[in-house]
Amino acid sequence: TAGAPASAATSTTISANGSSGGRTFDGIGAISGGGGNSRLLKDYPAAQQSQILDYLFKPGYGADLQMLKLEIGGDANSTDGSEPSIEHTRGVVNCNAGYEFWLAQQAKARNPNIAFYGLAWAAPGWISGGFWSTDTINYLISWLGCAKADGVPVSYLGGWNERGFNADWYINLRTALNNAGYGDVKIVADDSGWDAVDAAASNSAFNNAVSIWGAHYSCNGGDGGNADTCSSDAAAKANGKPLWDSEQGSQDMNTGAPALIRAITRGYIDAKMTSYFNWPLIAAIYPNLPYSTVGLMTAGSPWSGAYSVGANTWATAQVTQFTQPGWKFLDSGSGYLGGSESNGTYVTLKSTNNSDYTTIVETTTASAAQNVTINVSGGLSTGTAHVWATNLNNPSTGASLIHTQDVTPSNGSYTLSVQPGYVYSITTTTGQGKGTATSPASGALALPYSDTFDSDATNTEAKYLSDMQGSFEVRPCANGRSGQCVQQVTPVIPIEWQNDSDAFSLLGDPTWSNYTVKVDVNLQQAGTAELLGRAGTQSRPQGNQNLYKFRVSNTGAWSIVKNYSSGSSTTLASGTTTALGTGTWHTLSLGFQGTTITAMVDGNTVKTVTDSTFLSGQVGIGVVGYQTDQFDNLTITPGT
Ligand code: 147
Repeated sequence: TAGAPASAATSTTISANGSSGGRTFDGIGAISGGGGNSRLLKDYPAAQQSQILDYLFKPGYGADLQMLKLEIGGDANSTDGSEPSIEHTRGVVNCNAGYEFWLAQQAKARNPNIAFYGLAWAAPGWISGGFWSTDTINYLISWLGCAKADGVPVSYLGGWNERGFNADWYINLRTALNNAGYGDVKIVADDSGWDAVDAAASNSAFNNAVSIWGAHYSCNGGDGGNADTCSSDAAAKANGKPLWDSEQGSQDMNTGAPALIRAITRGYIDAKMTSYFNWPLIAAIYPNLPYSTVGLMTAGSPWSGAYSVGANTWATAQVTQFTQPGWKFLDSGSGYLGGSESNGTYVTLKSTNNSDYTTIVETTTASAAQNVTINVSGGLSTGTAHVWATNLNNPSTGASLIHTQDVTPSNGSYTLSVQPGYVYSITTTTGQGKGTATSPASGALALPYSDTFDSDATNTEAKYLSDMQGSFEVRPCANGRSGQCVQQVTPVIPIEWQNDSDAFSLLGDPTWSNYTVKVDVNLQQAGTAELLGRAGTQSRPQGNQNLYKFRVSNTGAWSIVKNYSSGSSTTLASGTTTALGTGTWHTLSLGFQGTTITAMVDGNTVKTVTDSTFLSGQVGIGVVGYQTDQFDNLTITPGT
């Protein structure tokens, strides 16, 4: 790709001057959270799970992330699911809740230098006084305690994702962190826009409490956008503290790669942002959920072990494998190719040893080959420069992170030809590499499928069961039944981030068509339990999903409801059957054969209806509201 200089092309001279000024580079990260997006990774077969983690975190292998932002689970939906809180009820803390600390441990095992950043989207409903309360501060300190106990050293802590700020709360948080022994945890504010740093200009206590200003989607576009301009305001640039693009992305793992690299280079050139966090880390979610191809990779098929490494991984690698947090941007070596954004952009960073440097050149907006001359000065190494390239506009594995050439400067200078649609990393460092693990073929989850939950440890999440609202965790079975059951353990409505819905959880293959799903249910309070079937496309918020629900209450009131991803729903039939009561076990089933839907309680048919709207989809369990009902013996048997 890079080769001999082309004639009559745009030419740019980049000054890699080690004595030039520039801000400190804080690292490139991604976000596991906001939310539910890493859920299925936990249930991957060990070999593929390890390969996926290597592609994300192992140095010299793939994305080689320098930071990882973790959702502080709040039992409510945060985009693609609901992440469990460590404290569903006040005072009962389970530091092993969910999968974020596990993921962080896996990341740290591969890269001990990775830095962690915690942020809440939702919070449990026992918190009194709303999110901006002392209860929340104490709750976040409990979460930090869990992180520490779980071997996950947290360096950065945010407030409330995309819900603005309360300056006094951040001031109180700083004091409380210091008093609790977390004086070294840096506060990021406010994971929304630049209003917080604007306010800090006239609020010195707030300014002193905050260490980093993190804004979201400040490279324009966001969902589907182009990252053609990145912006921070004058107050932000004048503040002096680091400015971070603390969330950006929401782009398909392949088509989003040009915008990803531009957000990193233009984030510094335009907005002086010194960090970038991609949303999300990975789409380890069922393919019928929103954003199922958005992230650095996809892994939505835990039963087959199939995964896919996106161009976003290689765009990220072109920065992370060639830099370290703590390096300095060189302003002299950063700008627009040929002075115009239509040719592309470049940034240069120097190592803390003041000798190594890396220049990143992206040509994703260019339409022709160009020449780039790099002049090395100011004490930087004039030794051999290594050139690595990835085709971002037409991505393929074979054109990702390729070591294309080595160049020896002459009098500290050399010229390269760069092609349109690429990112190049030109570096004096070595040690880069590209993983070779390959995914197995994807396949459907075979029926019959069943789970008694009896081999699951208390407090864990059951295999493949993916919470959309509330939290479904394994607990000892109630009311005289031996063994383990699944229980909805969010007892009151959480402090939500996305809209409310009933608590529910999904499982299985969206391609399942004719089957009978059966589950034992035990109501722990008066109310209604739900068995879901043929669950297909979900849109936002989570209650907007194509599916059928069979609902039965403690009094025996039942209904079969058809629910659409548009949010509307139709009751297909309703009546009264066996009362489920409370504290007793009953069995619900829902059978699908072509357009015939059969609902049963305790083996007796309650109703058969005919409906042709949804012909395939997953199963699910739920409660209408937040009762702490139990479920057991989930079975899905194939129809004909
Ligand atoms: C983000 C949320 O923080 C994520 O949890 C996830 O829901 C993501 C999905 O795109 O959305 O919020 C955004 C806020 C602003 C923009 C995009 C996403 N924006 O301005 O384009």
